[in-house]
Amino acid sequence: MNMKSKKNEKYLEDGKTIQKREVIIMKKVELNVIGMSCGHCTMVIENSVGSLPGVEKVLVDVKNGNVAVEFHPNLVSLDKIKETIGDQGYDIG
Ligand SMILES: [Cu+2]
Repeated sequence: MNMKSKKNEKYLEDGKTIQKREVIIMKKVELNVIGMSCGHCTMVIENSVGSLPGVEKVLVDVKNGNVAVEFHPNLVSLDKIKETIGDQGYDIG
């Protein structure tokens, strides 16, 4: 799913509000992640994926083995996100 946000919207970066001039294209993916079992897993995935530059939002659903990620595809690739989850010891279904 691609979401286009409004031109010139205010955007938080490094604690400062700046004006983004270009149209920001955001992408949202839902990944099936195998091996998550508890709150620790949630934290590990949220922290590792969430700290990648270009990742806007990470939502982990341990019960259903689902990780939803919102990211800027011009800043970070889906492969990089999958690789980061894999590096933490989880498999992508
Ligand atoms: Cu766990």
